[in-house]
Amino acid sequence: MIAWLLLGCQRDRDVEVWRFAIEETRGSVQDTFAQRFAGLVDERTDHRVRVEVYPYGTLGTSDQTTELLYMGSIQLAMASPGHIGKLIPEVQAFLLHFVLSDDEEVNDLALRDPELLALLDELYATRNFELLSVFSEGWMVWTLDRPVRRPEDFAGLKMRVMTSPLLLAAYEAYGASPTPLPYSEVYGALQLSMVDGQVNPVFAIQEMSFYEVTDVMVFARQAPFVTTAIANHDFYATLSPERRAMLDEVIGEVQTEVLEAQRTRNRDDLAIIARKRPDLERITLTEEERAVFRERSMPVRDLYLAQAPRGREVLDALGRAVAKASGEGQVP
Ligand code: 6CS
Repeated sequence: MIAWLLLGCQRDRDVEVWRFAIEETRGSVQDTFAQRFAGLVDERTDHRVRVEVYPYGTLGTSDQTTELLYMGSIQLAMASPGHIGKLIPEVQAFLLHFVLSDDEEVNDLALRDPELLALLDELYATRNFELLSVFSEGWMVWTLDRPVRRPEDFAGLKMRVMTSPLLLAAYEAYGASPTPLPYSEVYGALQLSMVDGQVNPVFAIQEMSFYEVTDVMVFARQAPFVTTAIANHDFYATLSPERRAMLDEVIGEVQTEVLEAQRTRNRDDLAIIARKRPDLERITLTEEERAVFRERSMPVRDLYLAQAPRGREVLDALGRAVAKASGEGQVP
């Protein structure tokens, strides 16, 4: 398979193949994005470009697909800050708690802010990646083996986190013992009580069956799950101007559609979980309870700034984007 992948962007007579690795399974939010992208590219190139979507696991973990993208063996990938933050520490700003708004529509708008995106573009380019899109897949929700309403309730709790280093600090700040694991190992770790909890959007809790091996879901609106769609920089740079314009246009359309799709998906999946596990306790933190977590999370920002050389610029740009989006209101 590796030799085949090394052929890179394959040309089969007149058909060019673009390989797109996602970090989630078929039917997921990322798959919705990638499949819609594939459909529109097929249509707009008159079937001359075929986008092949590789769901999570088929080409390895997130770290492995990022590596394949870097080498140019695949052309496109989803790269969530929770994993790619190891390579681009500044992108870990999206892992910080209570930095974005508690209003989803404000966040959706802020994540499209041109100033913020220009800065992120530069940072991704240092790793030979072209940033195509930044979008939210929905609120991160804690699934735990016990109720949590205060940071003290996290004491000693073994929390699975994605592999970016800042996530360790984020949960240590609450007194938890975080353990980084790839996505594929989370269910087994919960089942065997190697970890006591994890954090992901509702759709992921449903499709990965985490709800089967948890007792409590806690809605704190501490952060949305932000992801990035990226391309190999050389692949993108050598596209003809027409193809690049087509790709950019399609990404813009798909990004708008996926926001609606993720909201519907997260809402419907919560209903599925409620049906399958009526005994599962659901806790929504009050504003007062959220304020305590917010306060406790503040020192993590200093750690972020220490880990990310251009972190201050990103954090400031993010702050301005959220302020602007709050003033402007609805997503277009
Ligand atoms: O928790 C994770 O590792 C993964 N969660 C989601 C919703 N998408 C990709 C990511 O790798």
